[in-house]
Amino acid sequence: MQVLQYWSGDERGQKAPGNVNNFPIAIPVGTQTVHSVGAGWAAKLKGTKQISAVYFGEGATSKGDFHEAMNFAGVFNVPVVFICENNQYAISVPRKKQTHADTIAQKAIAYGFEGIQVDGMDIFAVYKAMKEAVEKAKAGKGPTLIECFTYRMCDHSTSDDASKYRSKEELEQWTKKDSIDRLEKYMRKKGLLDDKYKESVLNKSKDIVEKAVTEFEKLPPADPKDIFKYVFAEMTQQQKEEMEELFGE
Ligand SMILES: Cc1ncc(C[n+]2csc(CCOP(=O)(O)OP(=O)(O)O)c2C)c(N)n1
Repeated sequence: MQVLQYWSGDERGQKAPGNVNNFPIAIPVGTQTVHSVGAGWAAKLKGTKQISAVYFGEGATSKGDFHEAMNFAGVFNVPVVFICENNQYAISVPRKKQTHADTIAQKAIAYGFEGIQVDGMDIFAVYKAMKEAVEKAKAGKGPTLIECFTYRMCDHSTSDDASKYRSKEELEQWTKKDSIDRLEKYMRKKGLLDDKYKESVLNKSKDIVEKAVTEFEKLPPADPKDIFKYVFAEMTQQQKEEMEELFGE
Protein backbone atom coordinates (compact mmCIF):
# COMPACT_ATOMS: atom_id res chain seq x y z
CA MET A 1 0.00 0.00 0.00
CA GLN A 2 2.78 2.43 0.94
CA VAL A 3 4.51 1.77 -2.38
CA LEU A 4 1.40 2.98 -4.23
CA GLN A 5 1.12 5.90 -1.83
CA TYR A 6 4.71 6.97 -2.44
CA TRP A 7 4.54 6.65 -6.22
CA SER A 8 1.34 8.68 -6.29
CA GLY A 9 3.36 11.57 -4.88
CA ASP A 10 2.43 11.20 -1.21
CA GLU A 11 5.60 11.35 0.89
CA ARG A 12 3.96 9.51 3.78
CA GLY A 13 4.53 6.38 1.75
CA GLN A 14 8.25 6.73 2.55
CA LYS A 15 7.81 5.94 6.24
CA ALA A 16 9.16 2.45 6.82
CA PRO A 17 6.62 0.38 8.75
CA GLY A 18 7.32 -0.99 12.26
CA ASN A 19 10.73 -2.47 12.75
CA VAL A 20 11.73 -2.43 9.08
CA ASN A 21 15.09 -0.70 8.90
CA ASN A 22 14.71 0.88 5.46
CA PHE A 23 15.82 4.33 4.45
CA PRO A 24 13.49 6.48 2.37
CA ILE A 25 13.95 6.08 -1.40
CA ALA A 26 16.83 8.27 -2.64
CA ILE A 27 15.79 10.06 -5.81
CA PRO A 28 19.16 11.66 -6.71
CA VAL A 29 21.13 8.85 -8.34
CA GLY A 30 23.83 7.35 -6.11
CA THR A 31 23.28 9.35 -2.92
CA GLN A 32 22.04 6.26 -1.09
CA THR A 33 25.58 4.82 -1.12
CA VAL A 34 26.86 7.40 1.37
CA HIS A 35 23.74 7.09 3.54
CA SER A 36 24.27 3.38 3.76
CA VAL A 37 27.94 3.64 4.66
CA GLY A 38 26.97 6.12 7.39
CA ALA A 39 24.42 3.69 8.77
CA GLY A 40 26.92 0.82 8.68
CA TRP A 41 29.57 2.90 10.37
CA ALA A 42 27.11 4.00 13.06
CA ALA A 43 26.25 0.36 13.72
CA LYS A 44 29.94 -0.43 14.04
CA LEU A 45 30.57 2.44 16.46
CA LYS A 46 27.58 1.40 18.56
CA GLY A 47 28.81 -2.17 18.58
CA THR A 48 25.55 -3.63 17.26
CA LYS A 49 25.62 -6.65 14.99
CA GLN A 50 23.76 -4.77 12.27
CA ILE A 51 25.09 -4.38 8.78
CA SER A 52 23.98 -2.10 6.01
CA ALA A 53 23.10 -2.97 2.40
CA VAL A 54 22.72 -0.55 -0.48
CA TYR A 55 21.32 -1.09 -3.98
CA PHE A 56 22.08 1.07 -7.00
CA GLY A 57 22.51 0.90 -10.77
CA GLU A 58 25.73 0.97 -12.78
CA GLY A 59 24.95 4.60 -13.66
CA ALA A 60 25.40 5.47 -9.99
CA THR A 61 29.01 4.26 -10.11
CA SER A 62 29.89 7.36 -12.16
CA LYS A 63 28.82 9.59 -9.29
CA GLY A 64 31.25 11.05 -6.76
CA ASP A 65 28.99 9.77 -3.98
CA PHE A 66 29.75 6.18 -4.97
CA HIS A 67 33.52 6.69 -4.83
CA GLU A 68 33.38 8.53 -1.50
CA ALA A 69 31.21 5.80 -0.06
CA MET A 70 33.48 3.03 -1.33
CA ASN A 71 36.61 4.79 -0.06
CA PHE A 72 35.15 5.45 3.38
CA ALA A 73 33.87 1.88 3.64
CA GLY A 74 37.30 0.50 2.80
CA VAL A 75 39.28 2.80 5.09
CA PHE A 76 36.98 2.29 8.09
CA ASN A 77 36.21 -1.38 7.40
CA VAL A 78 32.48 -0.61 7.46
CA PRO A 79 30.00 -3.53 7.62
CA VAL A 80 28.28 -2.67 4.34
CA VAL A 81 27.34 -4.56 1.20
CA PHE A 82 27.21 -2.59 -2.06
CA ILE A 83 24.91 -4.25 -4.58
CA CYS A 84 25.14 -2.86 -8.10
CA GLU A 85 22.32 -3.94 -10.36
CA ASN A 86 24.17 -3.60 -13.63
CA ASN A 87 21.23 -3.71 -16.03
CA GLN A 88 23.49 -2.17 -18.72
CA TYR A 89 21.54 1.02 -19.25
CA ALA A 90 21.21 4.21 -17.22
CA ILE A 91 18.03 5.22 -19.02
CA SER A 92 19.48 5.54 -22.57
CA VAL A 93 23.18 5.62 -21.61
CA PRO A 94 24.73 2.20 -22.26
CA ARG A 95 27.18 0.67 -19.83
CA LYS A 96 30.10 1.19 -22.29
CA LYS A 97 29.64 4.95 -22.15
CA GLN A 98 29.32 4.88 -18.38
CA THR A 99 32.78 3.55 -17.53
CA HIS A 100 35.92 2.47 -19.34
CA ALA A 101 36.51 -0.32 -16.81
CA ASP A 102 35.88 -3.89 -17.93
CA THR A 103 33.63 -4.63 -14.97
CA ILE A 104 31.93 -2.70 -12.18
CA ALA A 105 33.13 -5.30 -9.67
CA GLN A 106 36.80 -4.46 -10.25
CA LYS A 107 36.27 -0.95 -8.91
CA ALA A 108 36.37 -2.44 -5.39
CA ILE A 109 40.04 -3.38 -5.83
CA ALA A 110 41.03 0.29 -5.83
CA TYR A 111 39.36 0.70 -2.44
CA GLY A 112 41.01 -2.34 -0.94
CA PHE A 113 38.12 -4.75 -0.62
CA GLU A 114 36.49 -7.57 -2.50
CA GLY A 115 34.40 -7.02 -5.60
CA ILE A 116 32.59 -9.88 -7.29
CA GLN A 117 30.54 -10.19 -10.42
CA VAL A 118 27.58 -12.57 -10.39
CA ASP A 119 25.05 -13.64 -13.00
CA GLY A 120 22.23 -11.32 -12.06
CA MET A 121 19.80 -13.52 -14.00
CA ASP A 122 20.50 -16.43 -11.61
CA ILE A 123 18.55 -16.06 -8.39
CA PHE A 124 20.63 -18.64 -6.53
CA ALA A 125 23.94 -17.06 -7.56
CA VAL A 126 22.76 -13.67 -6.30
CA TYR A 127 21.45 -15.20 -3.06
CA LYS A 128 24.76 -16.99 -2.39
CA ALA A 129 26.86 -13.89 -3.10
CA MET A 130 24.68 -11.77 -0.84
CA LYS A 131 24.60 -14.33 1.97
CA GLU A 132 28.38 -14.59 1.98
CA ALA A 133 28.88 -10.82 1.86
CA VAL A 134 26.45 -10.32 4.76
CA GLU A 135 28.19 -13.00 6.84
CA LYS A 136 31.54 -11.41 6.09
CA ALA A 137 30.32 -7.95 7.14
CA LYS A 138 28.81 -9.40 10.34
CA ALA A 139 32.11 -11.09 11.16
CA GLY A 140 33.86 -7.70 11.03
CA LYS A 141 35.66 -8.56 7.78
CA GLY A 142 34.53 -5.45 5.97
CA PRO A 143 32.64 -4.41 2.87
CA THR A 144 31.94 -6.19 -0.43
CA LEU A 145 30.84 -4.89 -3.81
CA ILE A 146 28.55 -7.28 -5.67
CA GLU A 147 27.94 -6.56 -9.33
CA CYS A 148 24.82 -8.34 -10.55
CA PHE A 149 25.15 -8.55 -14.32
CA THR A 150 21.64 -8.33 -15.69
CA TYR A 151 19.38 -6.58 -18.15
CA ARG A 152 16.48 -4.15 -17.92
CA MET A 153 13.56 -5.96 -19.55
CA CYS A 154 11.32 -2.93 -19.92
CA ASP A 155 11.48 0.81 -20.47
CA HIS A 156 13.21 2.79 -17.73
CA SER A 157 10.04 4.74 -16.93
CA THR A 158 6.70 5.68 -18.49
CA SER A 159 8.40 8.60 -20.28
CA ASP A 160 11.08 6.34 -21.78
CA ASP A 161 10.98 4.36 -25.03
CA ALA A 162 13.82 1.83 -24.93
CA SER A 163 13.20 0.77 -28.54
CA LYS A 164 14.85 4.06 -29.56
CA TYR A 165 18.26 2.95 -28.28
CA ARG A 166 18.16 -0.86 -27.92
CA SER A 167 17.70 -3.40 -30.68
CA LYS A 168 14.88 -5.93 -30.79
CA GLU A 169 17.47 -8.70 -31.14
CA GLU A 170 19.30 -7.63 -27.98
CA LEU A 171 16.07 -7.64 -25.99
CA GLU A 172 15.13 -11.04 -27.39
CA GLN A 173 18.50 -12.50 -26.41
CA TRP A 174 18.14 -11.32 -22.84
CA THR A 175 14.49 -12.30 -22.58
CA LYS A 176 15.63 -15.89 -23.07
CA LYS A 177 17.64 -15.55 -19.84
CA ASP A 178 14.78 -14.10 -17.79
CA SER A 179 15.49 -15.02 -14.17
CA ILE A 180 11.84 -15.68 -13.29
CA ASP A 181 11.39 -18.05 -16.23
CA ARG A 182 14.63 -19.78 -15.30
CA LEU A 183 13.49 -20.25 -11.73
CA GLU A 184 10.16 -21.61 -12.92
CA LYS A 185 11.89 -24.14 -15.19
CA TYR A 186 14.17 -25.20 -12.35
CA MET A 187 11.30 -25.60 -9.91
CA ARG A 188 9.24 -27.61 -12.40
CA LYS A 189 12.19 -29.90 -13.02
CA LYS A 190 12.63 -30.44 -9.27
CA GLY A 191 8.89 -31.08 -8.83
CA LEU A 192 8.53 -27.93 -6.71
CA LEU A 193 6.03 -26.21 -9.02
CA ASP A 194 3.14 -27.29 -11.23
CA ASP A 195 0.34 -25.39 -13.01
CA LYS A 196 -1.99 -25.64 -10.01
CA TYR A 197 0.57 -24.22 -7.58
CA LYS A 198 1.52 -21.49 -10.06
CA GLU A 199 -2.10 -20.44 -10.41
CA SER A 200 -2.58 -20.33 -6.64
CA VAL A 201 0.52 -18.13 -6.25
CA LEU A 202 -0.69 -15.80 -9.00
CA ASN A 203 -4.16 -15.54 -7.47
CA LYS A 204 -2.74 -14.88 -4.03
CA SER A 205 -0.48 -12.17 -5.44
CA LYS A 206 -3.40 -10.57 -7.28
CA ASP A 207 -5.41 -10.50 -4.03
CA ILE A 208 -2.54 -8.81 -2.18
CA VAL A 209 -2.28 -6.14 -4.90
CA GLU A 210 -6.07 -5.62 -5.10
CA LYS A 211 -6.24 -5.21 -1.32
CA ALA A 212 -3.37 -2.70 -1.38
CA VAL A 213 -5.07 -0.70 -4.17
CA THR A 214 -8.39 -0.63 -2.29
CA GLU A 215 -6.67 0.53 0.90
CA PHE A 216 -4.65 3.12 -1.01
CA GLU A 217 -7.73 4.55 -2.74
CA LYS A 218 -9.39 5.09 0.62
CA LEU A 219 -6.56 7.30 1.89
CA PRO A 220 -7.26 11.01 2.13
CA PRO A 221 -4.99 12.97 -0.24
CA ALA A 222 -1.83 14.54 1.18
CA ASP A 223 -2.05 18.17 2.24
CA PRO A 224 -0.41 20.29 -0.54
CA LYS A 225 1.12 22.43 2.23
CA ASP A 226 3.36 19.48 3.08
CA ILE A 227 5.46 20.45 0.06
CA PHE A 228 6.55 23.51 2.01
CA LYS A 229 6.37 22.21 5.55
CA TYR A 230 8.61 19.17 5.52
CA VAL A 231 11.58 19.99 3.29
CA PHE A 232 13.54 21.22 6.33
CA ALA A 233 12.93 20.82 10.06
CA GLU A 234 11.79 24.46 10.02
CA MET A 235 10.45 26.39 7.07
CA THR A 236 12.71 29.05 5.60
CA GLN A 237 11.44 32.61 5.23
CA GLN A 238 11.14 32.06 1.49
CA GLN A 239 9.09 28.91 1.95
CA LYS A 240 6.78 30.73 4.36
CA GLU A 241 6.26 33.49 1.82
CA GLU A 242 5.68 31.05 -1.04
CA MET A 243 3.14 29.09 0.99
CA GLU A 244 1.37 32.29 1.92
CA GLU A 245 1.29 33.40 -1.69
CA LEU A 246 -0.15 30.09 -2.84
CA PHE A 247 -2.73 29.61 -0.10
CA GLY A 248 -3.36 33.21 0.87
CA GLU A 249 -2.69 32.66 4.58
C1 LIG B 1 21.72 13.12 -9.70
C2 LIG B 1 20.69 12.65 -10.68
N1 LIG B 1 20.88 12.86 -11.99
C3 LIG B 1 19.97 12.42 -12.88
C4 LIG B 1 18.82 11.79 -12.46
C5 LIG B 1 17.79 11.31 -13.48
N2 LIG B 1 17.85 9.84 -13.53
C6 LIG B 1 16.94 9.07 -12.91
S1 LIG B 1 17.25 7.44 -13.07
C7 LIG B 1 18.63 7.73 -14.01
C8 LIG B 1 19.47 6.59 -14.53
C9 LIG B 1 19.99 5.75 -13.44
O1 LIG B 1 20.69 4.67 -13.98
P1 LIG B 1 21.35 3.58 -13.06
O2 LIG B 1 22.12 4.23 -11.96
O3 LIG B 1 22.11 2.66 -13.94
O4 LIG B 1 20.12 2.86 -12.38
P2 LIG B 1 18.90 2.05 -13.02
O5 LIG B 1 17.73 3.00 -12.98
O6 LIG B 1 19.27 1.62 -14.41
O7 LIG B 1 18.71 0.89 -12.10
C10 LIG B 1 18.82 9.11 -14.18
C11 LIG B 1 19.93 9.69 -14.97
C12 LIG B 1 18.65 11.60 -11.06
N3 LIG B 1 17.59 10.99 -10.55
N4 LIG B 1 19.58 12.04 -10.19
